[in-house]
Amino acid sequence: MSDLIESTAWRALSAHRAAQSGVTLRALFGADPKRFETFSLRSGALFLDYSKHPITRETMALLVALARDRGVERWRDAMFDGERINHTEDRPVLHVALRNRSDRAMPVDGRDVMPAVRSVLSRMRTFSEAVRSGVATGHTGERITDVVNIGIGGSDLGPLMVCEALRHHADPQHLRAHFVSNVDDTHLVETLRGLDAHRTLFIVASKTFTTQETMTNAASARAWLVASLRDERAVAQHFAAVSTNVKATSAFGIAPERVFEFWDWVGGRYSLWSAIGLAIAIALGMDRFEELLAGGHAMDEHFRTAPLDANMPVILALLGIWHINFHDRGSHAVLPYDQYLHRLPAFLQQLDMESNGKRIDRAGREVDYATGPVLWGEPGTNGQHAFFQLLHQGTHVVPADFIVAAEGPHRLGVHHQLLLANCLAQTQALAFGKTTAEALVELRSQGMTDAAAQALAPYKAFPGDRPSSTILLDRLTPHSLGALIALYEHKVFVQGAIWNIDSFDQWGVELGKQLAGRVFEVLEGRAPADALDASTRGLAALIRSRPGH
Ligand code: G6Q
Repeated sequence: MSDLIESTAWRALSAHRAAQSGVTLRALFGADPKRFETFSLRSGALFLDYSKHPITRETMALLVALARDRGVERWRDAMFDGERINHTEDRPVLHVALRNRSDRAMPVDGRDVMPAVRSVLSRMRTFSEAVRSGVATGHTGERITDVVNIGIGGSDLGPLMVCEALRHHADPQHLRAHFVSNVDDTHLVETLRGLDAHRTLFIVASKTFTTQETMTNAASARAWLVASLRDERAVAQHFAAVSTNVKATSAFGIAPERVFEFWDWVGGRYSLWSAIGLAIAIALGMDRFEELLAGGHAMDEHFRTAPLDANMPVILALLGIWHINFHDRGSHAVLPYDQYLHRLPAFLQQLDMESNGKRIDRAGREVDYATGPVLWGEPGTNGQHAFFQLLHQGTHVVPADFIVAAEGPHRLGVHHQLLLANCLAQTQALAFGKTTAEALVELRSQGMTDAAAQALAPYKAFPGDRPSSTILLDRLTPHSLGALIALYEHKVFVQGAIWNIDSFDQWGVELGKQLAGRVFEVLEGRAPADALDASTRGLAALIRSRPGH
């Protein structure tokens, strides 16, 4: 058995879990009128209510003891100190330096990285302002109106999610931002369809500058531009790049002053704070981007200094551990009641599942406990008319995060009040449900015969005890969004520390990439199909028999 399972803290939690079985949220709320005050906290513009989880003060004390026992504080300090905590890639993990708004030095191998970080930020400001003001024009002197970010995974999801989330904060004018990620040519073709090459700026965002999808899309975008403007030299004014691979960017033909650097201590899924955020700076303005950084930094300071039992990311992480490891709940829903946050679940899906979807611990052993959950979600209220049925009455219990802003951005009638009412009502329905007896009373009061009411009541009953957290933002602003993203980053970090896994590598994406190379050769007719398995060979043969192959 692993150290984790054998630890005193883990055993105490297992015993506590057994003793707690049968305890309901109705009973917990009934017994403690101060439950909301006890199980909630504020950090800046974010308020977390976690009272609708099956926890008591003892549960939280035991979970915090587990975090302490697993060295969460030590790991946290090691990250901020630039230690090489991404051990399988032998790298520090220092995205917190990218949003460090203090004058604290952030060392990597004894050298402060802050001067380099600030220098790139200042170059991003100069460039984004030149594009936004119309000083940096296209090749034919026309103003840039559209920016197309070409990247995938960590080089796409973050800036895309932020641009969508903050559309209403564009300052002073909004350049249209587009994101092309999929190697499926539909993505590029459909994006370019409405664009004017004279007014379009491409950002090739790739840490490695070797990613197949991005390089394929970038080459096709380049060809489209040159064909439209009939001049190879146009590339210099219509392309910028963000990469750690400066050599490859110049080989592509991107002018050195349009190449924005970042570093190998920034993981892809943690890179929106780096120059990977250039599309954000251009679309929304550098001031907005810096406010986002400031929000992330505020959460970093909270995470770094707050005691574990009053530390928002630690609490979210521990609630996850409680559900995943002690209640066998392997799925987690993120439900933003905010249309602007419609890409947040997709972003968090990568953050969480690529970071903690691991089964080998830091000592190279297979773990004997569950790790990261299957994370998914969609905005409310839409989800209510779709998958919430399962959340309320299905056989799986899915802990959920509800995210909503107290104040909406627009003041259109009662829309925002209705949104808030729905959000709160859902958490209430999930937690407290409706008993069969209550359903019966309701049905009878509607004039139904006793027999009919008895028959229908089980369908109308809700079991309740479906846990959720509510994250209430004052408003959705660049600052509060920055804090929200950093909250989730640190939550994932804490869970990884407790599970003793490296949350910063992603070897699980490699095999598919390797195999795709081989299958591609077969589809192109350059390699025999014999080496493929029977299923893949059969599919490849079918595809190759189609006209045009
Ligand atoms: C993120 C992953 C991955 C990566 C993409 C794009 O943490 O590493 O999603 O961001 O594969 O990689 P490049 O930026 O190198 O093109």
